[in-house]
Amino acid sequence: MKERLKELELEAIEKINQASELKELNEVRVSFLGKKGPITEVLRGMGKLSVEERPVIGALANEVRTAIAEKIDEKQKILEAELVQRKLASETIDVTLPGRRVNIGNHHPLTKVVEEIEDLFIGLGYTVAEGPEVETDYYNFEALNLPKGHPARDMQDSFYITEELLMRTHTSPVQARTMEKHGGKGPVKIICPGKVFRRDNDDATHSHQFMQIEGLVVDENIRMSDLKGTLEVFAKKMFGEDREIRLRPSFFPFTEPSVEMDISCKICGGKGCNVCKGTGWIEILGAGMVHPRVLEMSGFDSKKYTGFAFGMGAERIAMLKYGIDDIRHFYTNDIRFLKQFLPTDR
Ligand code: 2NM
Repeated sequence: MKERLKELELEAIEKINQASELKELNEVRVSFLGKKGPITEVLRGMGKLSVEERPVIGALANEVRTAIAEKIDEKQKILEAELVQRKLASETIDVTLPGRRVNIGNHHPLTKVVEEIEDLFIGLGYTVAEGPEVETDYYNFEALNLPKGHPARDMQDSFYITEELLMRTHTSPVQARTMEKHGGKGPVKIICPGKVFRRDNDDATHSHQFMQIEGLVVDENIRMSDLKGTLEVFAKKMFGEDREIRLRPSFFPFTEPSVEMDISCKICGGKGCNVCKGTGWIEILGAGMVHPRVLEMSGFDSKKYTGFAFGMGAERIAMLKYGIDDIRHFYTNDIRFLKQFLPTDR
């Protein structure tokens, strides 16, 4: 019996020394000290021993069990400490590493130009007005002095949805709707940005969908000089105080008289280059005095009220401002193009 107990102790110590994981160690504990283990078995078999042997073997069995249990506890502490060390090592944070750069988005160049123009006119007392992209024939054409049969209403030029509904070809219908809401009372002073749609083949300077910005002022005593002064302020704020403007006579069904505005070419300083096509001037928008028929159809007394209106393509303004040579850059979302318009403070 004695020898068996000594053997067990040595065996257990060997196993404890070999255990490299807590799980393994626990298996050693169960196999040596558990209810079905060899020590319990020895204690159970004590009944067969003589009265003299019993206390000796009993004491030894308890000693061995205590020794094994102590060894296991000792080893358990070591393994637990190792586990903590491993965990700490794997979770080390190097606070000296530089941070990862966060990618911050920015507004699309077109959005920026549209907002810049909006802000400029808000500063002049205008309100931003918006309306539907799917328009009725009435607001898109009829109310703007483009009666049925007018060449600009050609089915070939617009995206029709039904006989009466189409994708708006300009933002002027927003202005007709706004004038109508005013119930014949001035002043109206609005700026209308928005998507417009024309059936056209896309190329470097044309897009079937683009961003238009139109302005409208209706009140008593609004004159051509008000239009010219407003456009001059706009051109200089947008393109630089050193720019000059000129108005050329033109034609639009909704304005009379109608004009087109040019700004002086900054690239060649008026000498002539490929951007101004040798003229020294660059066309940037159309404008005019609102046609009396348009005022009347929107509920204004054209003997009492007059107004001016202007319209421009936001892409064209952005292209001239930033030297962009192809309108399609605005829609292809090439990150190399878009990144050039990041704010400089980033
Ligand atoms: C242009 C050129 C000239 C214009 C006219 C109107 C309205 F609704 F008041 F009649 N809105 N926009 C207008 C006038 C637009 O774009 C080249």
